Amino acid sequence: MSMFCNQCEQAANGTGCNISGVCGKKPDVAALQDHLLYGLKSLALYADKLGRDAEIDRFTIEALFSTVTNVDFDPEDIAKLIQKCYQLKEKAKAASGAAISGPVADWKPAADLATMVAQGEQHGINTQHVNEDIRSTIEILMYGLKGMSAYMDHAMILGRSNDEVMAFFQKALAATTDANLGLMDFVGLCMECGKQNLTVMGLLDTAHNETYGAPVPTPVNLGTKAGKGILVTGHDLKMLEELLKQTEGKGINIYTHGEMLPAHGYPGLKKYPHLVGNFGGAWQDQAREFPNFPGAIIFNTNCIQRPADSYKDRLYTWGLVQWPGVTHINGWDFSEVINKALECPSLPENPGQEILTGFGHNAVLGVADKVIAAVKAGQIKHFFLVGGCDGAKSGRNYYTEFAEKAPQDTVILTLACGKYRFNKLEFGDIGGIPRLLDIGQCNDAYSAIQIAVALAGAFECGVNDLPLSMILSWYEQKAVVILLTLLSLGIKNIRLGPSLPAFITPNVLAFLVENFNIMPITTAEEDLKAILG
Ligand code: SF4
Ligand code: SF3
Repeated sequence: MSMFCNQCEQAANGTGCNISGVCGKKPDVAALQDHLLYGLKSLALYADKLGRDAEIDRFTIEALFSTVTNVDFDPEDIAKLIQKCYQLKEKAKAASGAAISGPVADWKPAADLATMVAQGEQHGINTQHVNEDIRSTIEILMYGLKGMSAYMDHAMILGRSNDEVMAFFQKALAATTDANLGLMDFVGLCMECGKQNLTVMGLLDTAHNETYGAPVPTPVNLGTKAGKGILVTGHDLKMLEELLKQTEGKGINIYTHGEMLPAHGYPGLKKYPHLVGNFGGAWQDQAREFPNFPGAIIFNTNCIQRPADSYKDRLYTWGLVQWPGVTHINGWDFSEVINKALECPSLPENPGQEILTGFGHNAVLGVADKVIAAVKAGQIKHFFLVGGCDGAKSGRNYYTEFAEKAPQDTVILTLACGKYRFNKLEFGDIGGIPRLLDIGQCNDAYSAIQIAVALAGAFECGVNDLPLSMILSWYEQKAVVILLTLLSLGIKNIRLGPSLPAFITPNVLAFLVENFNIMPITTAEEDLKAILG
């Protein structure tokens, strides 16, 4: 059985995974994911006519997020989502009364797994359009929708939604099946996806800030404390909060991993004394780091990799993440994880280095006067946003070198998991302003945008005219949608690495270069020289 997937930066040979996924995705799961996406498009044809239906909208978000890189590797689970998708399509068809015909509208999955896989093989990404440039823009749109669904999922977990955004999800999914649409129609939908994602990231930012208070600069210990422990990795703050509540007084310390690091900056989470520190680095180091964490470990979003036997029995998944054979926690009762942590060996007392997080837009704009004065006095010459995903490629050392080589009179804003490449280095400060400011998770790109817009306001110029350069790293589809958001805001001159997406054709790339001057990273020295002159 063969497969084809090119949605992430790991795409084999820079073109696509066709035997098995570099991420660990097997051909049957790839086919089932393609099948599910086809089903979602079928559902959207009717949901787009129906208007808002809470059950359909929630399902659409969860199903899309399940197909993001490193989320759901369980064929049985994806098969269940396909069947649920069909039920909802029938519901939407009946409720909308819409008479639509054609193969997408008429989609019906088989009842058994093997046939569902075979059906999925007929709906691979290469079947999305005959024209390769249009196919490329459809792929960008689909990956943008996937990325946006992840942020919407977190917002929905905190009780937020937005009708306009949900209408866009259904409209855009339905549009991908419309043979009458051309290249510029899909370019327009990609830009609209970026714009809608700004709303979603804003929704999530408000949800985080209202629920847990605005982040404040907070030192985070990278060592361990004597006692039992649970390591939490992913992005979801609500899940962490529930776990903190359920472990109070139980003698268990909670550690963050990967994109959970910024959780330490939120007053509503840092108030728990047993949230003690951050363990390990970014997602791609899990197989090397998890064996060294003797307690229980839980994933609440991407990015899971094939677990080694050395820690599989103390590993748990929650939310949409699933791996066959790994215990999945449904709902909000974490007693199984807590009991496992109590059975596991204790961690040693081993205090470590402290790093700072918690520089969200409130914290940074709270000292905006100081920052603006430092720029006017020539103490800060340039800002760099060095942010995005981490990954396994050696080319990602560029980001470490870039941060290290950035001159002393520059400030580095960072976000997402790529910062683990340099967040333990000593950068010093400029008149009390730390030279490295950790804005937060990838979704906190919203904060970075707020900061950039406020600076542009203060200097009475546009964001493109600020002494600010964006040096971004990408891996999965959340980075794709953030890039679309930045482009939809008209932000130019973004440097992107470690390699350009396999799903972008030369013509589509030429369009992006012409309109946005987007460029691949070269070397840290060359790029710094080109930016600073
Ligand atoms: Fe390959 Fe990435 Fe697709 Fe996994 S998600 S199969 S690594 S392109
Ligand atoms: Fe990282 Fe997966 Fe993308 Fe949230 S966690 S940024 S890679």
